[in-house]
Amino acid sequence: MTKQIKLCIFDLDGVIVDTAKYHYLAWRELAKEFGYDLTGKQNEKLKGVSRNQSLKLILQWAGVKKTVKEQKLLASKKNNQYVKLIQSLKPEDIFPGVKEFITELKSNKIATSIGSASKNTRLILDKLQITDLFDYIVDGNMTTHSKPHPEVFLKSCEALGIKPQNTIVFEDAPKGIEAALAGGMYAIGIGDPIELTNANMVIPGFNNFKLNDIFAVK
Ligand code: B16
Ligand code: MG
Repeated sequence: MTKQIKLCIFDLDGVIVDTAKYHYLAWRELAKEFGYDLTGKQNEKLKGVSRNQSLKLILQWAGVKKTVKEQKLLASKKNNQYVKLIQSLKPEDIFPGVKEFITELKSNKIATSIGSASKNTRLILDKLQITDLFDYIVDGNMTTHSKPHPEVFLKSCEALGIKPQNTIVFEDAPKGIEAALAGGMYAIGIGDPIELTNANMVIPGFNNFKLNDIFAVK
């Protein structure tokens, strides 16, 4: 399929920028209220997972139950804290090589889009000043199913009129890789091959990464 790439979909957190550290700080603060210290290992389980589902895990680890109304309040409390933390995001926070790779895609007439679970996607892209780099943006406000459901990626294909078979997804979370594969797309993992065993290929990041590096792999 690699010769017919027509669209590249990028996850946001962990692929374009590290906002996971801010999610971690905000969830950790909430977990403290429930009397425990959220570990880095637990935080890994929140990557790529929607806000509401993350909260469910936070409450589960605390061994507490909350009503739907209380859950809404807790989710918005965490989000207020998170939004405060990401105010300092700036263009220099974009991971190395991302903009260069997108420029290469554009010169090869390959469409680009975002497929993120985050409802703060637009804010983050604006802070990084890269909103205009994408032909389409799908975020957590536009989906009803969480990853590993492929909806967040399929919506870009539908909007741009491109088949999943001609699409590559870049993802840092195992659930996101699962979502891309479930949608019939080629999945490139960003990070550790040991964590992302289901990906078609795994790269450490976009630094010096070229379109030809995908063609080089069958
Ligand atoms: P929000 P991604 C995901 O972004 C994060 O990895 C995950 O930790 C977060 O809970 C989710 O967005 C929702 O974010 O609370 O801002 O709506 O990796 O899908 O770009
Ligand atoms: Mg991610």
